[in-house]
Parts: sequence; structure tokens; C-alpha cells
Amino acid sequence: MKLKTVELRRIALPLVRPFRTSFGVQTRRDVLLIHVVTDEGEGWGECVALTDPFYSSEYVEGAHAILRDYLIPRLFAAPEVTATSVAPLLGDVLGHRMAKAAIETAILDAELRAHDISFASYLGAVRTEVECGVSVGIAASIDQLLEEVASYVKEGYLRIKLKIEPGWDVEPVRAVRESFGPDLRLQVDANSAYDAATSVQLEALDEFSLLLIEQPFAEDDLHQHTVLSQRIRTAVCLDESITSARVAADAIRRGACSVINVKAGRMGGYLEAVRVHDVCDALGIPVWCGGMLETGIGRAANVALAALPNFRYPGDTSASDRYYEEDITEPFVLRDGKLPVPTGPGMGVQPRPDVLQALTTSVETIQS
Ligand code: OSB
Ligand code: MG
Repeated sequence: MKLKTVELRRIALPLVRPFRTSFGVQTRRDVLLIHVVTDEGEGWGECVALTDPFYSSEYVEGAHAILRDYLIPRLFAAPEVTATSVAPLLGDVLGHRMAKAAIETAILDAELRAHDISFASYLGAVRTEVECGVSVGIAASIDQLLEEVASYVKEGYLRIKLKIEPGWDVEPVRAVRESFGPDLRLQVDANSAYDAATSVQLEALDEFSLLLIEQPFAEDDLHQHTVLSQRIRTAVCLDESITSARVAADAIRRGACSVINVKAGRMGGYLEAVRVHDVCDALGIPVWCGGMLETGIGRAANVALAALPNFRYPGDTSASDRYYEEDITEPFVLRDGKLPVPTGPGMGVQPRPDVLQALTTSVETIQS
């Protein structure tokens, strides 16, 4: 395909409720959407970088700048682009995986739409619907947490993930386990908030039959994850640490984790996400699909990815109304705890022009 124009569109959406994690409070999403126009048609991508560089070093203004100044010019300079050529064309630029993932996704969407192939069938999906969990922020009190969990359980979510940090760990986990019983699938996510000194608090979680403990330590501290893995029965899962299939294989061989959270944005795109899925499968390690509070655009591609065979736990692929009053696409609606895998060409969803227009804060159009 020949790339004709790339539109960098910024939108702002309020979250239905504040989402508090060990790295801060999100009250809205500032989303960078990429719309590409090629000689064969159009495509969309959503950049998962958050407003601030607190979950990862990337942040939305930085992603916008690297796309404008480095990534998009490299693609315009190429005579042809296809999704598989994007990563090699951008290879001299280090890091910035979320920005790279967003443009690769838009080009993949355009290519698949042009060939009338869905993301799901291209990526290798084996399911028509995926099991969904929900990520529950740090609450103001245990009572409020129990209320929030109860409402998600009632809506049908099949797994609850509690955000934890030192001081908000054993008590909330015990309360949720006692209120909802042994059958509730329950896991926790620390977003790197622990270290060698506070690690004993994580050992105290071992008695609650959690599915896994996600990213307790710093993203570059595989060793501490290995030490914890050896001390507890509960599975240790990595999120922030896993930036590629190579890093995934390394972490597994070191015994740092026995489960991996796959987020395409964190690893440079859906093509690398499939390679992470495959290397984990080959090494006997299950994966599940993470989330970054995406709109319907990012969600559609995540749901397609989550339909691959080695996605063996419910994902953070919640319904649109868990995040937004009004999604920019047709909303994803939970049915029996599952979301349907889109079947249309490309990601199978489109932004609704009126909603998109109303939420847009800026548009920058780049031409060859
Ligand atoms: O660590 O998984 C995480 C949201 C933003 C950044 C990091 C994380 C999360 C979530 C929510 O846990 C996932 C979602 O529902 O999209
Ligand atoms: Mg996480």
C-alpha cells in the first residue's frame, strides 16, 4: 500500500468513575487516535499511552511527538508499507513501543479492510467470544470496594482483579474473598509498588487462592519476581516487564513468572503480541489479555487477540460501560460474562463520526 495521509486525532473521554492504582488516579482518558488513508483504503489505531508517564515511560504527548517527528516520516519515505514492514522500517528508533503499536495497528486495519479479513482471523483466533474480567481500582474504604465488586459480579464479570499497593493488600483481598466465597476467580495487580522490603506482605496473600499476583516489583527487576515465585504457591504474572517475545522467553527461563499479561501496545503491536502468545505457548506458559482503558477501537483489536488459543484466563477486556458513558464506537456489551469477537473486516468497528467530533480536542494531519 501507499500511505497518503496520517491524521493524529486527540480525544478526551471522562471515565465513569475514577480509577485509582498504585501509580495514580485516572479520571479521564486523553486518547491519541491514528487514522491512516492509503491508496487501498483507511484504517484506525488507538495509542494506549496514558496522560502521564507513571505506568510506563511513554505518555500521550510524547507518543504524539515521536509519531510526528520520527515514525510517520519513516513510513512516508518508504515506497510501500504493509503491517509487517512497519516494525523493520521503524527499527532504528529505540523504544516508543506504544506509539509504534498504534501506527502499525492503523496500517494493519487498513490492509485487512482492503482484503476483507478480520483481525481475529488474521491473528489466529479460535473463539467467537471471550471471557471477561474487570480491574477494580483502589477504593476509599473496604465497604466501597465490596459494593463495587458486588456490582461487577452482578453484571456477570467472570473474574475480579483488585489493584493493590502496600497498605491496601491483605485486608481488601481477605474482605473480597470472605464476601464472595472460594469460587470467585480473584487476582491482584500491584503495578510495581513493592520491593524486597515490602515483599513479605505479598507472601501473606498466598492463603487466598488468587489466580495470580501481577507485576509486584519494578519492571526491570526480574530477579525479585523469581525470588517471590519460589516462595509462594500463587502464580506470579508479569505485565510492565514484558516488552517483547524475547523478554518474555527470558523471564520464563529465569523463573520470574508463570503467567503473562499480553498488551499489544506495551510490546510494539499486535504482531509482536502474537509472537509473545506463541513463545509462551511453546514454553507451557498461559497468557491473558490486559487492557489500558481503551475505547471501542482498541478494545475491538484486544478482543480479537484474546480469542487466540493460549489466552487461558478472562481478560481485562471489560464492556464499554465499565469505562465510558458513551464509547466512540458501537458499545461492547457483556453477555454472560463474555464479549463477542468482531467479525467484520479489519477491527470490525468504526468510530461514530458525531461522537468522535464532539470529543475531539485537536487534529493534526500529516501528508507525504
Ligand atoms: O496494569 O493492567 C494494568 C489500566 C491502565 C494501565 C495499566 C493497567 C490498567 C488496568 C485496567 O488494570 C485494564 C482495563 O480494564 O483496561
Ligand atoms: Mg497490570
